[in-house]
Amino acid sequence: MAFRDVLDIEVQAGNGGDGSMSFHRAKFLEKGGPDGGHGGRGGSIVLRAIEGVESLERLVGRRKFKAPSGAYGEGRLRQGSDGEDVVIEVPVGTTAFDSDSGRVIADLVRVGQEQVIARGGFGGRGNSTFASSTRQAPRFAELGTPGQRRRVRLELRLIADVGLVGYPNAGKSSLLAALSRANPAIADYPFTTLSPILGVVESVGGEERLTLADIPGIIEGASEGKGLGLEFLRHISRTRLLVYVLDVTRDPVSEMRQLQAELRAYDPSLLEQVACVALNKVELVDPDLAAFAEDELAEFGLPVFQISAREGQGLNELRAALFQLLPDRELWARTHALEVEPEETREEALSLTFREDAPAKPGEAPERVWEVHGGGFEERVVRFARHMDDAAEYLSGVFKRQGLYNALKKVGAREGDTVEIGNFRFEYFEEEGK
Ligand SMILES: Nc1nc2c(ncn2[C@@H]2O[C@H](COP(=O)(O)OP(=O)(O)OP(=O)(O)O)[C@@H](O)[C@H]2O)c(=O)[nH]1
Ligand SMILES: [Mg+2]
Repeated sequence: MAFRDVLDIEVQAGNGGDGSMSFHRAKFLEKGGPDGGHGGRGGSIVLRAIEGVESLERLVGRRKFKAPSGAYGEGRLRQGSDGEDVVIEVPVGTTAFDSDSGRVIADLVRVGQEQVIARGGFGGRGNSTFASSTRQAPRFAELGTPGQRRRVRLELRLIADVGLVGYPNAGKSSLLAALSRANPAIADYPFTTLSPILGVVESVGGEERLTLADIPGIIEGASEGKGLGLEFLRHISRTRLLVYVLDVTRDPVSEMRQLQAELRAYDPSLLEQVACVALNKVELVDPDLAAFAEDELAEFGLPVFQISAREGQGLNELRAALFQLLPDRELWARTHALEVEPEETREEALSLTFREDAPAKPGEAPERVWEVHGGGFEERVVRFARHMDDAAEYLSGVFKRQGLYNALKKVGAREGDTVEIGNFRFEYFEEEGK
């Protein structure tokens, strides 16, 4: 089975549709009221965890995902339809990071779990919204906002329910083959397995299934980044059950100690995972010796199973134990899922900068201009870019209510000064009676 555990993609959510600027028309009616509807929402990009795929390989052909925009609003108060979400199906255990900030934006640990990774834009409001007793015919509408666009790194970490760990040649691949229909390479030399291989194991009666990962042999020094082992250790960290595979002919107790030391050095929490020991190749030694080794292994406090992957001995007991020991997925997910880190709130603090522009005519006083940045004002203005002049009175009213005039007053704005927000300019005036 092809295996891919890291994939970079680009996602672009749909833009919000623009609100409509429209007036009611009917026979015998000269001036109808405003009836422009709202724009639809842009489609979002959603990750969904599904069962039965074990690799990101499937997505390789398609690295860019784009969701449709929301439709424009129309006259007669017709709202534009929303852009449909684009759902990207990924294996359970996929974590998504924002490639630029490195933030976790999704961590899907349960079948069917979904997470928006790029939000569609908001639809703009139609002109009907802006009508009031003093503004009966608003000749402006709001534009939709752009959909989120980002580069995303997908990483697959939870590749299986159960992970086999052990040193090269212990018989991990043989065990996988014996317990499932998978067909891994098996050979009498170390590092036969070069990338994780998955198999599906059925319970003895066939009514339950779990996935079992054969992970390449861990070598000494793996936790320090030596050799092959390290990059595979992270897969182990997300399996729910570990099976230590030991070769009974190779001093299993000291191998077990080394193995645990290796895991501990990589991530101490690995030793807290639910686990058991498969003492393999027991048909090669005297039963007393195997029993002795089993007793000795008791010091690790884990259930031990004597098996022979080659001869099939002890496999039914081990198989039953896997299903019994496997922690409940929901419960496991609750404690092991990464937290999605909140988006940085985009809104910057309000800043007011003063500048003097050259006068329009020589001899006149220079123009006093206040530049407004932050506070969400620029974003607001952009949404009326198409009908800026008509929206000016509405906008300045909104800004006044939001405290912009007070803030300007505090820093010394004078009657007649120009206020500049993006490419929207208006004159500052002090209200009477204030
Ligand atoms: N006698 C005997 N040999 C076994 C048993 N299980 C595996 N072997 C042999 O041990 C050797 C290594 O087996 P693999 O299953 O490839 O071991 P592995 O742990 O996957 O090794 P790497 O992939 O290199 O880490 C092969 O020659 C197997 O035939 C067993 O129960 N009894
Ligand atoms: Mg192998």
